[in-house]
Amino acid sequence: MKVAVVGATGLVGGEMLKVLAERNFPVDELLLVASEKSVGQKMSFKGKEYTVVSMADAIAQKPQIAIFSAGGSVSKEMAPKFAEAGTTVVDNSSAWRMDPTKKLVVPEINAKELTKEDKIIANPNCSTIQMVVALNLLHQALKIKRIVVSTYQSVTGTGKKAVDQLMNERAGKEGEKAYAYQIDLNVIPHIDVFEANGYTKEEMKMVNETKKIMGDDSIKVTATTVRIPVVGGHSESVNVEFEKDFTLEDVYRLLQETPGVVVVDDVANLQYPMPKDAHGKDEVLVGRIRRDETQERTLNMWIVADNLRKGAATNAVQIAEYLVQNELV
Ligand code: 11C
Repeated sequence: MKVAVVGATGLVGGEMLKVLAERNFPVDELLLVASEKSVGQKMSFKGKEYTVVSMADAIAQKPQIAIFSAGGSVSKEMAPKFAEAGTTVVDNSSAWRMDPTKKLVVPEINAKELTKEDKIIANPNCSTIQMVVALNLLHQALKIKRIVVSTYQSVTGTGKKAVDQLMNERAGKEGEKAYAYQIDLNVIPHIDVFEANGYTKEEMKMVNETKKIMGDDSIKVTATTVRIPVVGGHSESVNVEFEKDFTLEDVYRLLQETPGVVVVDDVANLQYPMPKDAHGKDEVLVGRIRRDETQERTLNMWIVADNLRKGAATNAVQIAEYLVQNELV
């Protein structure tokens, strides 16, 4: 495969290269693509040195697959140009996710929807991915009515500048700020921009993307998304009301059978998921599983995953793997 990684110099781009190498994705030719200011920069992949090229150069070389993580406005402009050249784009930005003509894919749930005609495929938001992976089989068996989710999100979701802000603040150094406020020793209940309804765009992504991926508009979702001074991954407190009743044994069995999920739930031995344990892993960790004692057919759980891995790079590479394995590119 001739593969382009667009946005190769960013945090997610770097993770994509790691995941492509680890999973031994069949890369015969690799194009590392970034904005003009990074063109000419040297980067390595599997011990070989590559020079970063421009968008125009990459399009001219007609890669079969381009994995994008270059931000929404770049995707809006450049993904159609790659697609016109015959490239299948897997896009990690929010640009195409809610476009009714584009698929929004978590491979464990809905990769079967993909066809050769899909030239721009959207990768969901990290906080949505880990939640729907965990809820997939529970929804199939018990049918979700309503989800109430609060997130505790890693600064890596914002990018390098935010990681630098946290580390500088921790070291008492001056530097550029990614957030309006100090993040070290603080919690900021604001991710992405505010919308007219008082929710943030990150919160509305969780509402809308969940329905689209699960293929079920009847699922009600309400979200509060929060940034915390952590780097290992995103955590979520999730309260789910189902249509059907369940036993906790049913829930454990379904979660243990859910692809991509690892249950970490042994409170007697202080075992529960934490971002420091999810860091660098592809699995979604689920724990603190218990009934909501205030309401029937309702469950509380705690879901943690590395937002740069399953929340971004790994999911995108898994989509690319599905395309290759099913001869869709
Ligand atoms: C964050 N979830 O943690 C965001 C990052 O729509 O792809 C990913 C934004 C997106 O800040």
